[in-house]
Amino acid sequence: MVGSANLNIMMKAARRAGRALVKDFREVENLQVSMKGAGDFVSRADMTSETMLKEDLLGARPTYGWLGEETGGQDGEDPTRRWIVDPLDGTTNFLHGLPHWGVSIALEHKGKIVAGVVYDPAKDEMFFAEKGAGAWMNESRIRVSGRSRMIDSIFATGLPFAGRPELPDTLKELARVLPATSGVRRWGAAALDLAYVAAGRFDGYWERRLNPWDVAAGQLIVREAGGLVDTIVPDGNVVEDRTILCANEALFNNLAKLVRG
Ligand code: 2AM
Ligand code: CA
Repeated sequence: MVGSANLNIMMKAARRAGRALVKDFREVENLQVSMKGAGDFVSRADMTSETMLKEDLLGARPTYGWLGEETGGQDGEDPTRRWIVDPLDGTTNFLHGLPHWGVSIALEHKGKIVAGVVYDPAKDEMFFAEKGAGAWMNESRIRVSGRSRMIDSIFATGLPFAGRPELPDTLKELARVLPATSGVRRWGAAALDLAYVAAGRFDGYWERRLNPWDVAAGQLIVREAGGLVDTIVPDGNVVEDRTILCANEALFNNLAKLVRG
């Protein structure tokens, strides 16, 4: 697919940050034995990734605004356009030497996400979409899965960690979803969960307590792959709401019913 100039800027930036992260990831794998210092090392890798992305994205488009997990928000001269960036999604996986983490970059125009890139550097998988132009992984067009029976389907979610207050709600959801499906996966990188729904690897996904940079790019990729996306309480703004629910068209209502209770 021939993408727009902006999409090419986004993919190039994701690849450069990804290369730096892969080098750091190899280092973290070695640090596992010592443990001490691994957390600080990963925080630095995360920050370096955002610095590189900011250089590339704002370097190419200096008038755009910015929202990044590590450096926060910044208005641009052009109030209608903004980059929304997670420089390292799946930080905990990265820290533990688990090769499941990524870089997420979205472009917002007048409050709508118009382009999204989710890059998994460890597997060299680049998921991307532009509004109206379909969804892609590397050279191939991707589509949400064709499954229509809940019992054949697998769903991704996130489980509250470190004392987060959503645990009782999440356990109730799991008690409804698990018996009706082929299973639930918790892989710890929201942007990749969305990319995997777009690629038909997961049949759907839901989660609470997310941030705009976790979902901004991935939700567009799911929509462009033919999936339905909503907030857990219906009809909210998926990027702002902090909750998300998505699946292929055939499964969406069934999953929504189970999650919403
Ligand atoms: P992060 O790595 O960018 O912080 C949903 O599971 C999201 O929660 C992930 O995309 C991850 O984004 C974030 N998260 C933060 N801490 C986590 C943890 N200890 N375990 C799993 N996910 C975590
Ligand atoms: Ca992050």
